[in-house]
Amino acid sequence: MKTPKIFTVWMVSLVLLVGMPIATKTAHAASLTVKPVHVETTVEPLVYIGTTVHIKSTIKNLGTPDPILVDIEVKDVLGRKVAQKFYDNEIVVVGSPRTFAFDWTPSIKGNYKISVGLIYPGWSGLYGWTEGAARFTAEVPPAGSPPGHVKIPAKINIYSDAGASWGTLSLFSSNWPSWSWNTDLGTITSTKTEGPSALTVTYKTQWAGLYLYNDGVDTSHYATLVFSVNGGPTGGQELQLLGFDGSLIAMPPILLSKYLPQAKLLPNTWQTVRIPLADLKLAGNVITGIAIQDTTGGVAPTYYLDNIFIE
Ligand SMILES: [Ca+2]
Repeated sequence: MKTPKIFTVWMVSLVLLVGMPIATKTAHAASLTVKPVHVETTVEPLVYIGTTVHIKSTIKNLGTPDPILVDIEVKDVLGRKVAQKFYDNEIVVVGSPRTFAFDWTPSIKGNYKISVGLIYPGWSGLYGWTEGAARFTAEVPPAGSPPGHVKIPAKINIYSDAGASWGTLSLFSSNWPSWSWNTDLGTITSTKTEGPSALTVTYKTQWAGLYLYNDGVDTSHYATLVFSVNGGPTGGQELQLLGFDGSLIAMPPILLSKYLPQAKLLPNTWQTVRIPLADLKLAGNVITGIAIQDTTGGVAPTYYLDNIFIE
């Protein structure tokens, strides 16, 4: 087995990511005679990414006109909360249902569900929770959509410090934090291909991994993963690379050597690698991360990376 650890890490990550609904609040000082009821939640069933959905939750009350909190949450296919809006200290009068609106713009394609909580004021207790009150799908717009309908950047930076001042400790854009394991990351300024520095990668144990995570980028408008790699003082590392899809599933690993002109990393030499997203099984998919590991079962010497992006 070439990648036993990565699946373990993925499982742990998934467990940590699955959010828990607000269902364990303790009650105090709230009226138990207000009886709010979720009537319905509506939303456009299908939208393009970059287009606002209009969520409307209608709530009625069968009890006293005391304040409540209405919580509207959007969750992705993994059950992760990706957006939320709430109204606190709202009064719904018997016989006069009210509609609470939440306009939200998905940037990632996928299936979403909306959950509605009827909560005591100040999050102090739970009247009722409707999981999956409504659902919608966000799609990539078809070719030929009007300009401006959806703004698609020309490329997505994963690791770039071209805009950073010298000495910054901000290794990654906040969208791609390191979830690496058993790996030391650092910077080197004496050699780089863009900006003030490059990334140094040192595996501390066999099957260690560099892992750059993202909440999910729709790759439909992109074709290639590009980065610069340098074998560092030693060179000769044998590395594999893999991506994670929209469900955080690890795609089959591919050998980096296939994309290197001399099939290996050279000492103190930068090479630019261009890997089709199709090779990573991520074409037209959602990417939630990339990982690079040693393939030899040993501990590879330190190597360098720079200017990682998708175009
Ligand atoms: Ca750089």
